[in-house]
Amino acid sequence: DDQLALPVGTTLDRFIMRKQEEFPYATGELSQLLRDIALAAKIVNREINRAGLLGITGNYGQQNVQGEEQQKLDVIANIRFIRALRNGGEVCTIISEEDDHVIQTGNTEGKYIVAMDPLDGSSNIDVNVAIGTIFSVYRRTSDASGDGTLEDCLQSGARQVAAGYIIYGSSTMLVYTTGCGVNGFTYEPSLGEFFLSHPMIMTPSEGKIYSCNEGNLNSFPEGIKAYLDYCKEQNYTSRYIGSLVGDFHRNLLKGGVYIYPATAKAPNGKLRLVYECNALAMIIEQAGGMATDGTERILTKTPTELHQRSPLVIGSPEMVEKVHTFLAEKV
Ligand code: AHM
Ligand code: MG
Repeated sequence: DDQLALPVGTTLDRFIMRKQEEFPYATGELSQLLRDIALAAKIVNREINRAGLLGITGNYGQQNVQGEEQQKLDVIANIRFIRALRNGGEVCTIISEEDDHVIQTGNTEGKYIVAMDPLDGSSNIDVNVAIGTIFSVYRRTSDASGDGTLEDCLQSGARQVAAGYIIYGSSTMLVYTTGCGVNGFTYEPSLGEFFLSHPMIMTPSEGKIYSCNEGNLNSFPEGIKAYLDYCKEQNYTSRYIGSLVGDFHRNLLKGGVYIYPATAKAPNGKLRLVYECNALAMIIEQAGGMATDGTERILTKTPTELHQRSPLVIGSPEMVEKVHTFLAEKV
């Protein structure tokens, strides 16, 4: 009977509204922006669920039998999020993994900048494994009217006013923070609503899961190799699906560390500072965890380029500290 009961509880909309009331001077623009992201997430979720039937997996550039261009899901997700943010009106400029240059929405009065990876985990899109969307929100620092500037887009992660991700997994969840803790919402597809399911997420201070692509082991820094030996001595569990959001989300809830170090192929690491690392760094810190590039805190790094990469060590604080100990011993 319990299983048949409709979910009762707080919808994302109501939660956002309540939060706004706690700040008497809040104008509601950030609230609107978060609702726009949630709307795009619902649309993208629908596209992902139907992808196998619609024939939108596979390579961008392929043509279907009618000779129409087929679009890959990451391109579709990019279009959906940009459209939602443009229509919402609060965002002047968007940085997307899918676009080399910044996107000016034309909302010259918009106060916010959004950096996003609309669909992360590209290798998992076509094989039915969890994928995600990552987003960061900044307040523009330039004049309140006109296009956002490059400086607006290259703020350090510490200046994020909100950050979050959507995981399209065995269920779809939206997890976000505005700097007052981390809350997770699970999507109920038949009602079309996100419900608060994970209030005030805290990550365990210690964990037993380590996540990295050990295929690159030979070119990992010596300190990381030594840490991985240590994980094996401790009989830790190795978990890596190759979707950052999926690997991060599991470790956030269960306790663990995710490592993408510098490798021979990717001398500055693979992940992008502005729209992958920063958002997850804000979330993990809000959940009591840590995020660094092996030495420096991710959130204090000042980006110089939109698509700049950074090594990433992120997760339970005691595990991240342990990685640092090994890195310091083996320079
Ligand atoms: P993408 O943005 O092209 O999808 O690349 C980012 C992804 C992350 O989701 C994942 O953690 C990582 O790349 C996996 O990389 P690798 O296949 O080198 O292990
Ligand atoms: Mg990505």
